[in-house]
Amino acid sequence: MAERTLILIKPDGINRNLIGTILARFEGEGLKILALKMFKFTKGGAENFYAMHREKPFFEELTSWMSSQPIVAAILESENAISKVRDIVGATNPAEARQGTIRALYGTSVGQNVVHASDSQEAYEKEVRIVFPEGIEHF
Ligand code: IDP
Ligand code: MG
Repeated sequence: MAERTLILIKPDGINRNLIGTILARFEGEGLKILALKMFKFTKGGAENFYAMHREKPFFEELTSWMSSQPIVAAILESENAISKVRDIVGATNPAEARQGTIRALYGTSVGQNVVHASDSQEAYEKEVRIVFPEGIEHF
């Protein structure tokens, strides 16, 4: 069954001119782009998005960085999109990410790992409400 997931191209991906490269990779791997937007998180929006990490030592740095400039969000669809996209993105630490994954190719550190991808159906549903508060009923 077709499934949806959400990705963000983080500030390091934007700054290094990787928007097109990253979207082309997902399209090339069979993901359909259903929605696309460039937007800037408020600090509170980034904190809500990453609320599961509120107690982590990197929370302040992460949410400040993610709300520091406009970023790109996309809703992607395919069979098993959530796990498929996580596979294409690679492990959180680019140094540990499988060869050929987006983070292995373009990531430079744990904090600068180029992309976010939903890790579960529950996470996707929460994230899409935060990033597309206008709703996606028209898709
Ligand atoms: P994920 O993005 O692979 O799902 P999570 O563990 O959910 O990884 O962490 C969310 C984001 O927080 C990561 O993508 C990374 O940018 C950042 N992060 C995670 N762990 C650390 C850390 O130890 N130091 C700095 N940033 C971190
Ligand atoms: Mg995560």
